[in-house]
Amino acid sequence: MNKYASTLIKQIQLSPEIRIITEKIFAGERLSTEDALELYNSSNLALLGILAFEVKKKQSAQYVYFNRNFHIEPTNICINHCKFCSYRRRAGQKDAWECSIDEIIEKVKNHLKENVSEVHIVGGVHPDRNLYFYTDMLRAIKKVAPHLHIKAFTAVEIDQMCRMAGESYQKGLQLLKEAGLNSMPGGGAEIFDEKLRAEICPDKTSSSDWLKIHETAHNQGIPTNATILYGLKESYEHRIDHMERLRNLQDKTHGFNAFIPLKFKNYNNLFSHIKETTVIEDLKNYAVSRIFLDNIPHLKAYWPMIGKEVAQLSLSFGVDDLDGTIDDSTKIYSMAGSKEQNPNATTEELVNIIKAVNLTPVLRDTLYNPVKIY
Ligand code: V47
Ligand code: SF4
Repeated sequence: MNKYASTLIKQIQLSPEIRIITEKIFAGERLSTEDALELYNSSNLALLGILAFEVKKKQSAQYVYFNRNFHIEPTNICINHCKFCSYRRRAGQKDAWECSIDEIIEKVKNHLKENVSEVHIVGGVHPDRNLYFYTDMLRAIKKVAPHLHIKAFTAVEIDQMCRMAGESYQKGLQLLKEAGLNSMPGGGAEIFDEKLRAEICPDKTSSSDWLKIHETAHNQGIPTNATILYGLKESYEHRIDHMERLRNLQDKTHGFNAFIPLKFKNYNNLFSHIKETTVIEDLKNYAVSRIFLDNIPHLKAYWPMIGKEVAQLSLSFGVDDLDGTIDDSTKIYSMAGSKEQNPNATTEELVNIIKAVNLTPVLRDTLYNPVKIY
């Protein structure tokens, strides 16, 4: 245990259970699910911050990462009916969109002027677009931007593409990789508990298929991220079960780069009557995630969802990644009521956010290779 933290912790009154967990964390030992539950039930937010920050320092020292990126959302037409979603539309409905490959290429060309290194592509599960539409799209992007890293498609989109084409996950992912897919984002995980999943997103890819698709991707050298959707109807046990399934898979494959807790936003969806979590709960969740997921290197605060101020606060609760500059290119969270209605951040702004809490900003590529240390 470092001297400063150990002196601080000695001054805090701790229950015997929390003291044992604290010692485990400083000894670098893995926490059990019971330990995680004890931490979630603790009301000592300051202690959780100190502990999560210690774990963060072991993973990424004083560094906080971000990249220069933009999103493409090819369509918001979707065959699924997730009750928390503010984004999906039926074909022909007002506010529905579907971009052609030419329109997507126009967007790519426009964003390239901003010196970006990554495009994040995610959208609805379109009823008529199959694997080959998406391989054509990837090839067209690589043609105009060969060096752009393509992080694309949730496991839910990949599931549907493979089913429509009658291909296995392995073959589907191989074709996507050959066409230019470099990595996958972490969306679609929601909550793995089968009963709760059936209630909040009844027709979505099952938890076991989500995990199978990520495992298949990792085995083919496609790195991915992982998310959790929290703040809906789940208990702490549900969150811990979700993270344990991810931790077990990561022990096998080591293919997850980052974990991204996604806070339920309640504007204009079927769960609008559910109150959003407090900032205290959000910070606690970042801290416990950082401590419990000892084998996932990075923890991301996605500022278009949570806002820049809370993202800055989260840097004292184990977060070491602020995603990217975004360039006003995503609607998922603005349509769900985020205060970031046109999410855009300059490099300077992200650097200042990180420096203001005495940490060191690192401009990274998608795979966390440093490009510039500020
Ligand atoms: O899977 C949809 C979520 C996800 C709502 O990998 C909602 O770097 C909260 O996965 N309230 C897609 N969440 C976004 C995503 C993501 C975002 C940023 C970075 C990365 C990454 C991945 O958005 C969906 C779903 O869980 N979502 N609606 C809502 N109302
Ligand atoms: Fe479709 Fe994704 Fe919305 Fe679910 S969250 S309805 S899969 S767009």
